Order: sequence, then structure tokens, then C-alpha cells
Amino acid sequence: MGCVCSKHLGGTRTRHENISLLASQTFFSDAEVEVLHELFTKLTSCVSSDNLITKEGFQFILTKDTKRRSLSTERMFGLFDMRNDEAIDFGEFVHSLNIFHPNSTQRDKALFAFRLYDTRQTGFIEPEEVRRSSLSHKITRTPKVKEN
Ligand SMILES: [Ca+2]
Repeated sequence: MGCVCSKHLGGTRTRHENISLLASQTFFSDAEVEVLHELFTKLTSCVSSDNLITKEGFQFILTKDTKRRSLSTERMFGLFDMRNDEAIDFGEFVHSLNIFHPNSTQRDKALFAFRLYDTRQTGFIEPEEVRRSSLSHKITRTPKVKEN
């Protein structure tokens, strides 16, 4: 599904052109990209003033806690931050969510999941990576409260 071409919704293209470009590069329609833009704007307004999501902001969005470090959250951030510039822009956000689209192939979903566990990026999921990921999930999982 192509590369991430637009760092921000701005620059030389109009907002509509950027929305249409992202829609053409993903399985999302123009209307769905518009909705994702509204969501992204709401998320970034909570954590930054520059329409970018930093690692700390991403951590806060997912866990409501900026102090607790989570291996799975950090790894997920690394996968969303496709340019490795320590921030997630709107284009990266849309392209990353495209992996979870129903029309995304099982192969792409499996590759994303593999990269999530291949924390050392060796091309193999090693026992230590599984152990660390399992511990991370165990630590970050909150117990469910039984409602009456
Ligand atoms: Ca980035």
C-alpha cells in the first residue's frame, strides 16, 4: 500500500488533496480518512501542540500514564513511527491503522504482529523476546473489576 508521502496535513497540498492521497494509498475512503483526521486531532490536542504524537504522548493515550514504561507500547510506537523520527504524524497514523483494516491482507497483519514481537529486529522471534513480551503484557494488564 505505498509509502507515507505526507508528513503533515498541510504543506503545498490542500487538506482535501492530502486526505485523498492518503485514501488512495490505503484501504480507507476519503470520508474515513476525514474521520481519522478528526480522531488524530483530538488525540494530539491532548498530548501536544504540534499535531504529532511523541512516545510519551502515545504512552499516555494508551495507558493514561506517562511514567509507567511498557515494552509493548514502546514497540507499537516504533512500528507507527515509520520514519523513526520519534513522532507519529498523521500520515504514519493512517498507514499504521491501515494494517488493521478488514481489507488488509493476512500477510500484512502477520508481518506487523511479527515485527511487534521481534523487538531486536533480527528477523527471528527469540525465546527472550517472547519472555519479555509476556512479562510486559502481564505487568501492564489491569485486573477486571466485577460489576454488580
Ligand atoms: Ca515519524
